[in-house]
Amino acid sequence: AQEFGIVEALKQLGVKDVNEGTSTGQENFSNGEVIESYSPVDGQLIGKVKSTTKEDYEKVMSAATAAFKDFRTMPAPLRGEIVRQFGEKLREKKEALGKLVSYEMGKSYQEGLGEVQEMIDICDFAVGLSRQLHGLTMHSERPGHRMYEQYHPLGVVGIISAFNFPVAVWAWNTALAWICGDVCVWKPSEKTPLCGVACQNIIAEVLKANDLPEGISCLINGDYKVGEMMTTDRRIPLVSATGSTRMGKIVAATVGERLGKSLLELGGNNAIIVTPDADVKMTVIGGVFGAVGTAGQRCTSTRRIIIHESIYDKVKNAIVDAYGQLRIGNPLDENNHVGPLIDKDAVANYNKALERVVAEGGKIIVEGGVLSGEGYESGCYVKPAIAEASNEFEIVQHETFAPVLYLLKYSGDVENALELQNGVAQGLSSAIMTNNLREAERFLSVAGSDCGIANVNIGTSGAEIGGAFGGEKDTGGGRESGSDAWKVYMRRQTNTINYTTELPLAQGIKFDL
Ligand code: UN1
Repeated sequence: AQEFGIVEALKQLGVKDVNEGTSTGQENFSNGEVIESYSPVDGQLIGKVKSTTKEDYEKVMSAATAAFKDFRTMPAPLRGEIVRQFGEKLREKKEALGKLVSYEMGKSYQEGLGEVQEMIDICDFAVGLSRQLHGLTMHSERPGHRMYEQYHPLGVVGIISAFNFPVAVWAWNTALAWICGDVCVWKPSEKTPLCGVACQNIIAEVLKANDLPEGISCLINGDYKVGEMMTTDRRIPLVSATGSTRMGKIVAATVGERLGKSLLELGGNNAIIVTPDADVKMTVIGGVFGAVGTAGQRCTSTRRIIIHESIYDKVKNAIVDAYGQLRIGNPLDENNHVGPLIDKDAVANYNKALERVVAEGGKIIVEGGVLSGEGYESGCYVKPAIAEASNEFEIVQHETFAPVLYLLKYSGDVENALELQNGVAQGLSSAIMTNNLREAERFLSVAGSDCGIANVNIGTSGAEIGGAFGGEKDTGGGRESGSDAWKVYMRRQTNTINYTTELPLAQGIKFDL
C-alpha cells in the first residue's frame, strides 16, 4: 500500500481507519455494525465503516427532506455552479480517488483514473445542462390561451450503486439530480464503502464552502436491508439502482408497489459480432479490452464474440495470442493489464462458470485458474479464460461477472449473428465489427440489435457520458448519464393559461350557466 501511495491517497481523501458511514454532509454519525473493507489487491484491511441503523436513516431523511425545500428554489444555473465546483475538486483529487478505486475495487489504476474522469465529465455536462432544462411550448386549441410544460425538481433521490463502478455511477446520478434541484441519499456497495466515504468527504467540503444546508448529499451504508429502507420509503420518489437483475427485480417491485419510480441499470450479456469484413486488429483490441478490462466486472464487459465461420479461426487465433500477452497482477502497477476479482465469492462464481461451460459441452481454449503465490496472496486473481460454446448453454445465457469469454460461430447472413446476439435475456450493450455498410446499417436498424447501446467498430464497454446509458429487457430499461436522461430526475408539469375574459372548454364542449 505504501509503495503505491495508498496511505497518502487515503489521507488526502480524509478516509480514516474507522469511518462514520452515515453523513448528512455536515454531520457524520453511525450506530450500526462495522463493515470491514479488505483490498482484493493484497488482502489487507483498508479501513472500517460503521453502517446505518433505522434511527440513523431517519435523521438522514429529515435532513434531506428539509434541504430539498430550500434547494429546489435555488436557480438551476446556481446549482450548476455547485456542481462545477464539485468537478474542480474531483480534478484536484483525481489521482488519490483513482488510487482508492483501484485499491478497494481492484480495477487497474488507469481504469480508476478513467472512472474519476467520468465523474468530471458528467459534472461538466451537468453544468451546461443547468441552463438547458427545457420544456416545450405548444399552441392551444383555444383562443387567448397559452400552453407550455416545465420541469420541476422531484425530491429526494435514492441511489444504490454497485462495487464495480464505486464512484462514477453515483456521480452520474448526483450531478444530474443536483442541477435538477433534487437532493440525494446514496448507499454505496458494502464491498466498496471507503470509496463512498471519500466521495462524501469531497462533496461535503463543497457544500460547506457554499454554506448550503446539510442533507443535499447524504451517505448511508449497509447491506440490502439498508437499501430496503429507501425502496419502501414513500418520501423517496425515485430510486436509481445499479446491480444484478435479481436485485433490480426486487427494487422495481418494492418501489412500484408504492408507485414510485425506479431507474434500473442491471446485468448485461454483451456480444461483439465479427463479420467477414471485420478489421481483425481492431476486433482483437476491442474484444480483449471488453472481456478482461476491470477483470470482466463491467456491466458492459464483452461476454460473447460471435464470429463468422469464414474468419473464425483467424480471429480466434489472434484473440488467443493476445490473451497470451496479458499480465495479471497488482492493478496499481501500470505494467499489469488485469487485476483481481472483487472477492472470493466472485472467484467461486468464476470457477463455477468454467465448470458449467465444460459440463454443457463447451471447449476451453484458454485455460482459466486461480493464481497463487507471491503477489496473489488475496486469492482473488484469476486467469482470463476463453471457451468455445453455444448460445443456448445455460451458462452462456447467464451473466458471470468475471473474465470468462465465450466464442460462438455463425454462418451465412449477418441476420443469423443478430439472432444469437439478441437471443439472451439481457439487452445492455452490443457491437459489430465490419467495414460493410449494409451489415452495419442492418445491425443498427429496427430489425437489428435490441440493446440500449449498439456500436460499430468499437467494443461493448467504455461508453462516453454524453449518451444515455442503459439497456432493455433484463437490463431494466433505465437510462442514466447523458442525452435527456435528466428528465427522470424531474417531474413534468403541463400549464395552460387563459388570458381572456371567456372560459371556452377544450374539445369544443358547451357548458353554459
Ligand atoms: C457499469 O459497468 O456499471 O461503458 C458502468 C462503460 C463505462 C460504464 C460502465 N463507461 O463501460
